Amino acid sequence: MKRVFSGVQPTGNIHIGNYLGALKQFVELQEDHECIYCIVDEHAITVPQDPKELREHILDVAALYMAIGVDPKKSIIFVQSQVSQHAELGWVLCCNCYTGELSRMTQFKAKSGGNESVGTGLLTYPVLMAADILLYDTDVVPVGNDQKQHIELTRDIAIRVNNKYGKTFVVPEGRFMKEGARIMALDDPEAKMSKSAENIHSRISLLDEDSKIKKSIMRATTDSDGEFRFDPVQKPGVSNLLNIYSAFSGVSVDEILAGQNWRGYGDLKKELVAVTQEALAPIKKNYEEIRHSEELIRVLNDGAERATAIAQPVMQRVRDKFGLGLGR
Ligand code: ATP
Ligand code: LTN
Repeated sequence: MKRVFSGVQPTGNIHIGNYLGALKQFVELQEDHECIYCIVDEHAITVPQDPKELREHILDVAALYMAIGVDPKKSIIFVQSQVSQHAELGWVLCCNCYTGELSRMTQFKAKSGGNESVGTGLLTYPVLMAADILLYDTDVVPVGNDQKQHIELTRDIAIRVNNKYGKTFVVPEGRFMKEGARIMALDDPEAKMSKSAENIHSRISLLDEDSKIKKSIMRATTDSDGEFRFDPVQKPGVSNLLNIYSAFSGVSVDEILAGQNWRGYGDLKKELVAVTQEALAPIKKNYEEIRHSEELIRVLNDGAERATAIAQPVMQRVRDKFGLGLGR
């Protein structure tokens, strides 16, 4: 069985873009892969965090993993900082990565905005991500398209170390969502749906109440030509709504368009409200049951133990290849 690894940052507002773009495939993959899903709290502190909120968000994301259907009997669910080898390997990989490579990363450029007093962690963020992946001899990394550059860097570092020190790492492959899985902001369909956007109606969070779902969709930006056509360039707003509709219903956009008898965009929006509310209802129900349960803590502690059992020998292999410590 191939091994899968992926991570999500413990921040609030996990939205339908995160779900349809990344999290949904976590559930599908666990049927025929050995899956490891991480809550990457060490990545979260690359920007300032409130310690109390961070702790809550770690549990929020863990509960969401389980609420959408990640099954701790099939998959490992754990918190990154509970396995100290992530930070340890991160350092070793930093010593095998160039500052030029890191300063060219699009995400770094966007988040630092050219400002030199941003934290070093923002620059080395992709190296820690490479460590996450390589620490588990990962074959497949399911992520959204925006992570492509980071996966390429991970592969480059793995190949570089393998060439220099002999075969140390498995070179992983990214598993990217179809272009269609890029969910755009409801109020600005030229920008991706994002956790950090100021307008809460730009996104639908997985735990949004039905009334909020309705409000956000009904006020989504469309266009004025009134045509029902999938055309992300000319009609980004309508195409985004159709895309979300298709992703939640499992019906292709072509079939949705062929079967509709909408009189205006309002009718499309009303149907989408119902489809979205129906898709999120079981997730919200599961979440409420799990979030404050003792089972959640047990799952995470057990996950950390199982993750350590894989990470520890890989880290020892790295120490041996690099000549660190005293050996065995
Ligand atoms: P922010 O935009 O505030 O930096 P984010 O919403 O992009 O945050 P991340 O934690 O960076 O959230 O992403 C988690 C996962 O969801 C990643 O695999 C990412 O590729 C995917 N993802 C994020 N936004 C979208 C989107 N709008 N459509 C599809 N996938 C997305
Ligand atoms: N950078 C990713 C989160 C992340 C990740 C990982 C994803 C950290 N480590 C390892 C896959 C594998 C993000 O922002 N979505």
